[in-house]
Amino acid sequence: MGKSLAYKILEDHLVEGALTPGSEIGIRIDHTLTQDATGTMAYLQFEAMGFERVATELSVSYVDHNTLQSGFENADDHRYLRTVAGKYGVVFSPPGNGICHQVHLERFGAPGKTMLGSDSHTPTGGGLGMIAIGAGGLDVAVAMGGGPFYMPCPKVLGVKLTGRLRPWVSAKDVILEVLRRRSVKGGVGFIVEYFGSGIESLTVTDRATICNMGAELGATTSLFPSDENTRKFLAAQEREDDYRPLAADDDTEYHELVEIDLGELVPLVALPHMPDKVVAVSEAAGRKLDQVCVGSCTNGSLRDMLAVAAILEGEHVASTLSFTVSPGSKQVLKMISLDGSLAKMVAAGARILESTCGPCIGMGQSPPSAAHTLRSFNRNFLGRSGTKDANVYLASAEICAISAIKGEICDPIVGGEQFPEITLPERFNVDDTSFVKPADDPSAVEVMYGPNIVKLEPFSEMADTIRAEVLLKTEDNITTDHIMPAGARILPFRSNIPRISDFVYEVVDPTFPERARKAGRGIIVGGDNYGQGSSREHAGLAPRYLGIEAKITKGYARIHRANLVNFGILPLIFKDETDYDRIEKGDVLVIENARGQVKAGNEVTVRNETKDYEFTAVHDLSEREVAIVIAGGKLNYTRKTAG
Ligand code: MIC
Ligand code: SF4
Repeated sequence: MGKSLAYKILEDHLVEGALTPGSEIGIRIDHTLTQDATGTMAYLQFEAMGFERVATELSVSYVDHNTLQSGFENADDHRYLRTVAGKYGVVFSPPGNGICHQVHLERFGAPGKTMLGSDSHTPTGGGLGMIAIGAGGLDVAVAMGGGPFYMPCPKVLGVKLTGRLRPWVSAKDVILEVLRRRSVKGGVGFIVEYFGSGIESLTVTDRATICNMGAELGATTSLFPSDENTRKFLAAQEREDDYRPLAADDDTEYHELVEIDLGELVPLVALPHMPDKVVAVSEAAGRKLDQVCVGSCTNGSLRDMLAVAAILEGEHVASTLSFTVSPGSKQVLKMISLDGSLAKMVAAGARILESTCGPCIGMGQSPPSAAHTLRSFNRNFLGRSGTKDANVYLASAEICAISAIKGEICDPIVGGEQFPEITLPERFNVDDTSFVKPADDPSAVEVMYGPNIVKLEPFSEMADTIRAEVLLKTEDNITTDHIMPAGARILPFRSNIPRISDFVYEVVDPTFPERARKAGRGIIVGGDNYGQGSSREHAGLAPRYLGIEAKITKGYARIHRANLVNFGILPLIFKDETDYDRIEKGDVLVIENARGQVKAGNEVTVRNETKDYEFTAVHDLSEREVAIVIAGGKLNYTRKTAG
């Protein structure tokens, strides 16, 4: 049987284990990427582990999330990140240089490489045929130090694309269609690998859009083969030397298969508040809009910006809405300014934002109360826009642009609108002058901290008996945006765990932090796909800081599960899901001899002291992970194993 491209690349990088789905593997990491909102913790942990210099081929630190500087906090973080990068051998990409995933694709990504990034949309690199995986900052810090990245070996979901997209239908609709069919947990445990004749018509940035939003499937990562289009893209970026052709074997049998005829797709839209609530745009057409935003790491490429500018040319957006544009990178912004596209957008009434995440993470541009906002982004979770009762819809950049003109969600095909022709240039405007290279002499660099950058105190080891109250019971598909919200108000405290802990679970239950502090310890009960979404390790770290010792859920999203282990929270799963129904908030649960039970096997007896019954929970931790949880987290474990 032939091999998938995913397994070929994994095999090339395998340092521990075997490619048997579900068993733990360790892989060597070539590139790492961090962004500022997760990066400060990652570098503090890198420093705490005592590494002298990064051991990867390439590590890049991007500043793109926390860029509103309405106090000293974010600016201090940027300065810390610049200096720490200089000292330890990391390339620094300052604010204004672009969104990490778009910039890495343009300037560094290369077929066949592995990359670990402290951001869940790191899989964007799959557009270039990389295995690019999102992880918590601590895992990225270990990878920067040269340590392997451990994960359960994923299965491979093949997505066979045939045919060709019609006008007004784009890469965004391909991934929305996959989400429609598979749901936000349909990729858990899989690498999604695209193949088939349909890929020929997709450019590298189209492919990157698809891989980017594969994160919303819960997939480990997504990837495309490296072919003539890849070569062309790399040549246009003056990096043809990085090209190597790569593909799966013809007789590959994927663990599961999805087939999509691109020619049959229509423009799609995800309705509030989940990226898999996907319907044909015609079904949502007519919905009046208060805001439209284009850009982000999903749809901030030159192709998307050119499409938006061409659609807006000679038009003006509706006076009833606000229209924002955040180009994906400095390269994109420079090119649209040089070719006049930017002027077309400005003339049409666009509000031009920095090349950063911006409204996608609620860093400004929160919509009005109860607004309906259409965005070319990847996530529409409740409250993420910064306005709790806003309704966020997701669609392609072109659907956003035409809808902005009409003032309502619009199906351009039904309306008989002409799709403008867009031509991509042979050569991109390559300008690496904004990157800051690491210092040749690390001793000459002074790492600069700030009052809001608070170093982590070590956590205690796991208790022998866990006895604590259920402080919260949640439903299925809880996201890390629920657990540890972001937005302009909270993000500045990403380097200050004591402070950011005040906001844990704010969207779900604002009394949670105070109750947890009072109780001193606690357990959380959750539904399925718990912790989907962002890679933010703060969703593990801050609850642990508040005393959460264990979680019992119907199932976890991959990155969040790893983050819980990394910070010493025991991730248990209900063996029998009906036990979820029997537990109530306020019940006291007891796990006698927790360490012994977790070590002895994968079943753990939990006693509900309040209701007086016992039930069984299971864990799927590897031996290494058991040792990490018992040690009270990965930092303790690393210190211990390194003596
Ligand atoms: C996101 O899109 O949710 C973020 C903000 O980029 C996060 C990272 C973070 O929370 O800092 C992600 O996707 O991992
Ligand atoms: Fe930034 Fe949004 Fe992309 Fe996250 S999803 S990296 S916040 S643009």
